[in-house]
Amino acid sequence: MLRSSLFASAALFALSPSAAPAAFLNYNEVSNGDLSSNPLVPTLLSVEVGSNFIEGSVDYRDRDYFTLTLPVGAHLTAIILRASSGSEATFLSFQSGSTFTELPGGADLRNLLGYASFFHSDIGTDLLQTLGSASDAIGFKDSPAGEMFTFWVDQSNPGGANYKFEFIIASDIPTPGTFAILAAAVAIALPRNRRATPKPLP
Ligand SMILES: [Ca+2]
Repeated sequence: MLRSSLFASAALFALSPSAAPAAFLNYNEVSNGDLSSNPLVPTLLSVEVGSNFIEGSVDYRDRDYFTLTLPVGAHLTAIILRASSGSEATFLSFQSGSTFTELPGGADLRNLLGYASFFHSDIGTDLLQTLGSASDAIGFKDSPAGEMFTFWVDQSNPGGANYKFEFIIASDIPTPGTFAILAAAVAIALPRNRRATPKPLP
């Protein structure tokens, strides 16, 4: 037990330098300004490897469009819903590139990478996997290919809705810190495997 704790501590120590990005995105409409309502001129934002947050609100007069640019050699690996309010489900969709070409009311699903509706009961879930498996959309498995994506958040109810997303970005290239974590994980797992291996009969 002590041995496992020591290795876990070592893993956390190894994790800290690489898991703390210099300037991750933490965008809040209240303090950073309303996100664009123009699909052809979305708010341009950059995300870093690790967790990035966008918090905003939408209603029938205010749609939100934003473009996320990923670092080179990184991919979008999850969109965790961290907050959601409103009396009706909120709509989320995205496309590759720096604009959103499908207009509300006439969106051709075949031109969307994916789409999803979410509610407060979905808080804590990964919306990326729902987006990737949406019927008639382009879709993807695990992570969408590309380094620039434009998102559309929509809520037609007059009461509106608040939302908060955690965009998790992973690097395609393992860092030295990642190797240290893997080594620590193997060290933790090995004694268990040894115990689980049946002894040969004499
Ligand atoms: Ca807004």
